[in-house]
Amino acid sequence: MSEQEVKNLEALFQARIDRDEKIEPKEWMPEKYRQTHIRQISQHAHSEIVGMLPEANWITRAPSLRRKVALLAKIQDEGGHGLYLYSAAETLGISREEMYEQLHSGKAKYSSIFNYPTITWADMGAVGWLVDGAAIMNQVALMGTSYGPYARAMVRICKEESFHQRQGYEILLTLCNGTPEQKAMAQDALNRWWWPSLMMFGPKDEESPNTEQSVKWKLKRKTNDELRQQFVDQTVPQANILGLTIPDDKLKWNEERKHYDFGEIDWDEFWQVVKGHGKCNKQRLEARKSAWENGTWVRDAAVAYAEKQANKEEKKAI
Ligand code: FAQ
Repeated sequence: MSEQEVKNLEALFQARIDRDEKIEPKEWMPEKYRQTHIRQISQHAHSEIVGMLPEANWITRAPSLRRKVALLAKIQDEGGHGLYLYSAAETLGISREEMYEQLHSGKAKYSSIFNYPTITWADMGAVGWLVDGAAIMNQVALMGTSYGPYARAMVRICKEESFHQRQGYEILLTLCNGTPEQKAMAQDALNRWWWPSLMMFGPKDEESPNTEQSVKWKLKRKTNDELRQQFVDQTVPQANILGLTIPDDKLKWNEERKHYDFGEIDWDEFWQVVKGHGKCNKQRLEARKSAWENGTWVRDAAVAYAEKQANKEEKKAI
């Protein structure tokens, strides 16, 4: 194809996006569009399955059967979200093995938030309320993303995430209405999870190399800073209901902007965690790698079974 022909196709492609048409797997797309979607969708998928690990720590320690059942269901949902997302990424021509390899080798990222430890039961509340809350904020916008399979996966994921967010909030509400020690535990969890939750939205817009193009392609419907602000505005009143204090002395309603102003994020901490130097990066990657290795026999058995079934079908056909 000549350079001019590619340019014409790109212009037609952008016009489709501007008309809010969905792009489907077998249709022509610029190579960069394909690559950037593989990057974001697979990293999103990795975040879901790595995100199961901090909560798994509490399955055996949940304070009641009811709490254990809800936590188990939430973690299973996250595994499911990973599967929808890996499937969506596969439609762009990358195999699941390649994506896992990128995760295990450290080439692909996953959300920084999952490199923090979950040290008390209140952390299960904070993860649901803040981490799922931040994830939904981002994912509701992604329901309108231009790539069809990603947008459709988001619809179901958002419904489930909203249950996750509520169950987390309810854990904290219970603790905040409990003993002074329980309330202190909830406050301590908020103190530790607040800033890392704000980091989930990614670097500031002016330092985000991917935002401009991704907004143009409607992969991103809102920028990192827009979503972060929306999250702060939504979450402050929820903290007030809990009677908890957000650990930011610069947090203040700005009547002119009709938004909360908030303090500066520690970007050095963010990049340290992204680069692999957070408290749990090593532990999380080792858990994923050993799950992959320990699952080899299951994958081998599944392939052997599928081959056996295919042979049977073939014999029947003869
Ligand atoms: N952590 O240019 P940008 C969940 C990287 S799901 C690590 O702004 P982009 C469910 C970024 O990849 C949570 N790395 O990048 C759950 C890029 O590096 P690259 C995950 C980060 O893609 C809840 C570089 O920095 N959600 O929580 C982070 O335009 C509870 C420059 O950044 C999604 O993945 C970070 N926080 O915007 C599960 C949503 N931020 O790839 C269990 C989909 C940025 O060029 C329990 N993803 N980086 O090497 C997105 O919306 C976007 O990818 C952003 C980043 C907004 C995350």
